[in-house]
Amino acid sequence: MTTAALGPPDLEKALEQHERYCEVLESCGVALTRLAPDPRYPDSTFVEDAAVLTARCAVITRPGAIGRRGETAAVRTALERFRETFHEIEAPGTVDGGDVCEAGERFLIGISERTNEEGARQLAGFLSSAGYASSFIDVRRVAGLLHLKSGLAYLGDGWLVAAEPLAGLKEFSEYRLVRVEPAEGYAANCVRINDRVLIASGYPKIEARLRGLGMNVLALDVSEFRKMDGGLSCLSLRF
Ligand code: CIR
Repeated sequence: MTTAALGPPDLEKALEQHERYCEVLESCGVALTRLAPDPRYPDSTFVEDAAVLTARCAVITRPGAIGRRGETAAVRTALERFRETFHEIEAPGTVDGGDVCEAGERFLIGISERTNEEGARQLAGFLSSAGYASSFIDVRRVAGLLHLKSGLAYLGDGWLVAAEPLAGLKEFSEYRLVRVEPAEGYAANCVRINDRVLIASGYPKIEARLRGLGMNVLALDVSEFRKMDGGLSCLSLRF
């Protein structure tokens, strides 16, 4: 499934980029659990969409794309090694993890083509019972964003990185904001892993800006995943 109109991904290159991504996560001090490929679900490499993990609760999602719903079973099985209890989004709710941005004690939840209001409400309820606040952000009319996190990242210490069409939102007023200009919008989907910030390579302005803020930035080529509307954050579930 893709809207990016950048042509089909090159499988060999995608596998190389994924391998490098995994190596980099490990070099950041993360222990990886790798799921086996499942040809039934070609989008299942975007594991982030199947669950929402927080320090205090775990939620299995109900992806908005019907063809992706079956992805959650393998993700849940893998997570059972780490968590005993799970909440689950139930019909008619839908949530994709790509719409869920943990930003300190608050979760910013995108309402999108994939995450509906009912799903967002169920998720906010689970988060609330774990002591987290939530805000909803409607991205349905924001061109070019599949998910909220296609244009937003939280890098800790109060820093939010936001693509230009999102940058003025009142929900971000309590944060320190790095705005990403339209030409580099894809790179707004970056990830902090321990003391490193991973961003997509090829976006020199935002890379320089983050370095200028003292962040320990590492740029990674994820061109083939961009062709599938995916970004750095979507390729892993982290806690
Ligand atoms: C999809 O349409 O679901 C996939 N091709 C892309 C999902 C990317 N996931 C994400 O941004 N969290």
